[in-house]
Amino acid sequence: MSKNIDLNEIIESLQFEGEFMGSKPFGSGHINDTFKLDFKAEEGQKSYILQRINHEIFQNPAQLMENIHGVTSHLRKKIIENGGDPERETLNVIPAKSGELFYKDSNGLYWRAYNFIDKASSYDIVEDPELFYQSALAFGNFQRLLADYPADTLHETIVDFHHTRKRFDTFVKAVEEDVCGRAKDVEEEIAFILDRKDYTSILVDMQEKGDLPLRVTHNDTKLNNVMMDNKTGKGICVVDLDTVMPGLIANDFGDAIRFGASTALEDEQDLSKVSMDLDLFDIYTKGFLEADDGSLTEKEIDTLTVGAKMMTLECGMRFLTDHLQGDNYFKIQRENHNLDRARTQIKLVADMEYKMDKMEQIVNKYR
Ligand code: ADP
Ligand code: GN1
Ligand code: MG
Repeated sequence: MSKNIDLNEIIESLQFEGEFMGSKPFGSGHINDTFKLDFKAEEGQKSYILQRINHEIFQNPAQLMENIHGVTSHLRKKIIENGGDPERETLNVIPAKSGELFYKDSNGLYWRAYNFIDKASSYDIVEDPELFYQSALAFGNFQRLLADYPADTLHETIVDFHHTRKRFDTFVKAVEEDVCGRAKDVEEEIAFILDRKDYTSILVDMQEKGDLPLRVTHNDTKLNNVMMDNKTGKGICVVDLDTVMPGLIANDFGDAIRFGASTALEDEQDLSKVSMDLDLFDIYTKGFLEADDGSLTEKEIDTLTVGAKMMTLECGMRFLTDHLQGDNYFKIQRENHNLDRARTQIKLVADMEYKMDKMEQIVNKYR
């Protein structure tokens, strides 16, 4: 951990059980700083996830944690009713000793902790199509368990998170301002996005007209946000609940496709390796529609393929915006990392455009 952080202060302030044994950085998320903590407790070793909440992005940590606590309590109740294991099938917030859902340390940093989902893994790429299918069931099931959650009690943790048209406007502004002088080197990528201006309005317009309902959605459904059981291969726990907010089904479906149906990592530099795999698209669509209990509307199902292209275009736009603005949002591990990410998304959008008819046929096969 960074030298300014007093880990002891944080550990002392949260309700962990047992004697602290050690910590290590964990996962490959782009937003929060995540650590696994190990403790020796009476019943044996016990682990927790500790996260520094990125409070530049989530500017109201109290509201963020209120959302997560509400949602996980709801899930916990349903999991118990269904005879599941509430310690492994949902995140559980480990509160601070003060009773608050997070701890603000003496440096002004915000920390939260969860039960550690043991004997499970998350994946940055689909290694076995069956895992991708299982992740579709897990996200579909998550969505179903939250279908009766009172949406009006949820705070909007990031305003207009998937308002793709507003994301486009922000992108245009970043190009115009060009604060790092990088625009001249990415003219082709910029033009690709500018050409798709009208597309960015499709889903938000439909929602505003009342053609698509807002539901409680996850909004960040990439494969590494679901823990897969090491033994059974089932998607046992959906994590990363920071963006659970009212949203569109098409976007939850689409973001999962964007990440998981790609033949390469999100930051692959060799673009010849990047394409949208129709077999993976097929298997995810199958799982996602199987998990639906009949409550999705015809229009929601009609827009699944649009969601796939929309989320990929939006994400490419967001990566390129961050590259142009100087990499302030997504964590980077190398120079031009966000540009590499933007390029994979652009390649995927182009490939989806080419394969759109086939994608639609697949959705129609399972609806
Ligand atoms: P970020 O917002 O930065 O993506 P996440 O909440 O997704 O942060 O956490 C990063 C990674 O840590 C996840 O992709 C997952 O692999 C792992 N992770 C998160 N929560 C848990 C948990 N409770 N148990 C085990 N692993 C977890
Ligand atoms: C971020 O937090 P993480 O790494 O799971 C981002 C998503 C992007 C994704 C791209 C809060 O997800 O919106 O789609 O990176 N999360 C936030 O990989 O912005
Ligand atoms: Mg994550």
